[in-house]
Amino acid sequence: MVETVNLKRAQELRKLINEHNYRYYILDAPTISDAQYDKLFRELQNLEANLNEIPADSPTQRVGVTPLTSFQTVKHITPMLSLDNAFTFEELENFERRNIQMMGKHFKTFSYACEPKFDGLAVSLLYENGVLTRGATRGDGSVGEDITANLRTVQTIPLVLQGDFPKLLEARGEVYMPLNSFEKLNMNAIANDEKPFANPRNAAAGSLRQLDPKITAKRKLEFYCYGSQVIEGKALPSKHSESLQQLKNWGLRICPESNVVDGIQEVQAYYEFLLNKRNKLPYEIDGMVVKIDDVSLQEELGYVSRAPRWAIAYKFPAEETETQLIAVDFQVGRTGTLTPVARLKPVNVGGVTVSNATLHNMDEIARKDIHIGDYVIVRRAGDVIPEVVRPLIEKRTKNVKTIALPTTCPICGSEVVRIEGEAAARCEGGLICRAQRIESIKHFVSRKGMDIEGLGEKLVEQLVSNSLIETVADLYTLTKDQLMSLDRMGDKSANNLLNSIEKSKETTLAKFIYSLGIREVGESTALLLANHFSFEELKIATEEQLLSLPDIGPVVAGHIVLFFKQKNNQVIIKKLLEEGVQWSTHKSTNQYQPLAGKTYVITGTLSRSRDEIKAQLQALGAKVTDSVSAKTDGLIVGKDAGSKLTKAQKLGISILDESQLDKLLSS
Ligand code: 5U1
Repeated sequence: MVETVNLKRAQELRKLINEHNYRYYILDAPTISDAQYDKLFRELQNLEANLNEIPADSPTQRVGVTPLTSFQTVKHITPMLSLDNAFTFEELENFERRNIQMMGKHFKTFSYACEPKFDGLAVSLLYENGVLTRGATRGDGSVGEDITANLRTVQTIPLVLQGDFPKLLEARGEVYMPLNSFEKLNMNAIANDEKPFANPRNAAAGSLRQLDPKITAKRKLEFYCYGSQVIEGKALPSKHSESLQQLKNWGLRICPESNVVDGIQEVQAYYEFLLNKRNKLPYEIDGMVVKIDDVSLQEELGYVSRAPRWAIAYKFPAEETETQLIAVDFQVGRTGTLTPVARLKPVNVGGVTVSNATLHNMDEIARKDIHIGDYVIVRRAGDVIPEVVRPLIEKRTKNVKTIALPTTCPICGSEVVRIEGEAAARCEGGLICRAQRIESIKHFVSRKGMDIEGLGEKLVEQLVSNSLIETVADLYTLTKDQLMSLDRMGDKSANNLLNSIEKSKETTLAKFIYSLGIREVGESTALLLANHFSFEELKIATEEQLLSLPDIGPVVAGHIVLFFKQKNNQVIIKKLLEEGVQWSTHKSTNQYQPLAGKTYVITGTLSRSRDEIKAQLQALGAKVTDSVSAKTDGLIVGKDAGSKLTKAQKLGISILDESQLDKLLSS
């Protein structure tokens, strides 16, 4: 009897709490105080403590208790699309002109739904009979990763829908980290001597990729829904803007900044309004999304590959602010490259505090004429590392100092050399250099490499500083006692780490080649090599043999041959194999070629070499050519792009900046 009463009250409380969640998170109009809400929540928790069964969609069940070991892949019911970009008003006009032309001569203009473009992560939510049953990342647009447990922890994602919802709904939107949560997270990271996240987008991505949902729950992520497909049930309204209202009625959170305007001039006015508001919003946006509001017109216009013709991302210019350059340090990378890093007087650039920025290399410093003590313009765009754009010459005093390249490595004291024709300066210390050793170990254990879970950057640094490891091979002889001698390393963490190290021994040849850290051999080149050679063949491959592969040029071939010739590398490889690192010996062929049939052109200066980007695109099946033509599917643009960009714009070809390229490659 008591049990039935408790069961009934629990059901009543769940309904009540869901309603208050809806009022608070979706309508932004709570009707009870926080204290009253907490009281209801505690009452439900107490009741559930004595019930035999608690439904998974109870508001108390957001945070799962068991961490996952990996994410499963899931197929989206409808593909997750991507967007083409417009960077100027002219490009926006081209978008409208093309669409008007497609509609026929007599067509006048469109109504556009305009929304902020959130700088977060696109996710897909599946609601079956109104219950959230699956949440996934975008992945390649067809197949994503199942991150349901993590998405359930996001308070602004409803676990259950309300009202007259359809039987099967696939909702799409963005998970982002609000700026105040980002600041707090980074302040905490710094206080704990951990590396802060570069921007809220990376922080959101890192939080959603946690295997333990308890960690995600602490990160205070939020969600906005921007579209959906009814798979089964009554169709959505005939206007996108009306669909958003419908989704809101079902309990999904819609951005209040969304607006419908007529014609491209009004879009521009709204763009300027949003640009003005950008720094007052509690989250980051990097532009706006412009969508033709009428769904039947959307259907008529259709898609070009994965991007709808009826929508475009109209990007904001990068954020820039003035500050002072206090000092320049040189960071030593995995292959010995010295990168000058500007230490700046901390400055807020569009909501994020920036105190370090890249100066790229000595040629860039000379070209931009930057001195220590200069007042400089710092730029932050999307998820790229902040950079120093230019000095303010008019503010320069006579006290400024020239930036000099050190003649010896700041870490190991070895000679620093600059090779003719290369912008980079390099420490000659090789594995003698602690920085190179640490970076090469970080690379070895990374997700794309041997994927040793739980072995983060700090821990690698600790292992090297405490002389527990010298090279990557030493990881496989670490003992529990050695690990327990480290600060903050308990029995359980030591066991977990040893298990992850053991697990990593079973790998693929491509991952193993990548993890060795051969210069300019990234993920896709490693895959290419693994597809063409056995490891024994690769070790003795000549430059000629390597050059016979379609995407390997003389520079990369030279790096590979040199790597396997070096005695210390041979010793490390031998030890790794003796310790049991292995992979299945049949050659795999990369059948996953989502870009097969696509042609790309690369132009301008990007943060990595064109050869590397080319190899990455080719590994996914794409063709890379030198000139833009009507057959080009996309132009990858870096800094200072010239005539190729103009031509691509004229031809209405998709333009991808580096972050979009990375998204394309990672999908
Ligand atoms: N706000 C918003 N972001 N966003 C991203 N709307 C929106 N729509 C998208 C994407 C990729 O795609 C639809 C146009 C299909």
